[in-house]
Amino acid sequence: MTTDLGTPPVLSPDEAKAVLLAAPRGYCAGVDRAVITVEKALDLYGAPVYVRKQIVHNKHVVANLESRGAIFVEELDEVPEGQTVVFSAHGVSPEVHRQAGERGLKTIDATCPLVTKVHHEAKRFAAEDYDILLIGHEGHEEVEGTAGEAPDHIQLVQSPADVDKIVVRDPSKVAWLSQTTLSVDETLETVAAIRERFPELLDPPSDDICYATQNRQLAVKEIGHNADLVIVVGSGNSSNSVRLVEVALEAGAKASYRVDDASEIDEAWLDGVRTVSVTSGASVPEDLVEGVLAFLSERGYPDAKAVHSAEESLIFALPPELRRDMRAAAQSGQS
Ligand code: 2E7
Ligand code: F3S
Repeated sequence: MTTDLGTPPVLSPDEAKAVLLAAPRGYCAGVDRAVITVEKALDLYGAPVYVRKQIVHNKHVVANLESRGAIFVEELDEVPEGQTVVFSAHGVSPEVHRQAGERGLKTIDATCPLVTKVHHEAKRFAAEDYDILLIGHEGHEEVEGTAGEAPDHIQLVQSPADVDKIVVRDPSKVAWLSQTTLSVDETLETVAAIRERFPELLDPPSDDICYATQNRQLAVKEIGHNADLVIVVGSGNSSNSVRLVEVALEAGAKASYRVDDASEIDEAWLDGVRTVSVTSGASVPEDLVEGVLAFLSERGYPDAKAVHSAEESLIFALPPELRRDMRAAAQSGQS
């Protein structure tokens, strides 16, 4: 006996395709706060406002703020004495605060509060005289800032391959901390390798990899595991964005690429591709994602379906020094 399955549905090219959009994606609470900090500083003090390093690692955000009067510098000696300087979301070492004081600069600290938390952990472990293993990427500003809190106690560990080379004073007094934007899975591997060598290893009091990094990695796994292509919007120096490409590939995506915006998409990536998944790093404005969706739509892809894997509602207050000046300006405007 045969069962008549009927005529197979004929899929139009559009129906055969799908676009999945990760949720959450894009701005985290720390980026939102840092970008608004520069905008409000420009409103309040007038241009120019100096910013040490990129406020967040996104070239469009930086270009936009530059067009409004922000001047981005690498180091404080480029800031004229007496001017206002904003410290980026990635944090700075105490030495940078000291240099700012020496130059008589007015500072506004846009360090993400979740980075400040890691700085406090570093100070506490150092005060208890632990050797601190900081898992992170050499040269990243966040790592430089955190390591600067206790340079005599902290050493950098970049991967499990580094663990054999670690030298500590007392194997029973070792603690670990991490950069906030690492791959969760890779970090677990590195910690396991460290613990293998130092069984009494002390953990940080709470996760250093922040909620936004964790949620974006969870979301890209969900949209990535069956995808022919995962497009991650984010800049090349954005650690968390680069990690999303790696996590997508590990989750089973056939291909994944990072782009700063739709203009960087190579048409050839779409050859034979039915499911395209899209996400963005924590420093990426949503209009850049919309540009990618428009690009796909112009090439016959349907509207994106959002795939929700976590809810986010965290909001951080603006830096207290900025709020104080905003209040003073509002009061003098009233009087
Ligand atoms: C601050 C911190 O600016 P980003 O691209 O930074 P990363 O660290 O991923 O290169 O993303 C936002 C952000 C993340 N972490 C800002 Cl400490
Ligand atoms: Fe902060 Fe995490 Fe964003 S450390 S700046 S909330 S990616």
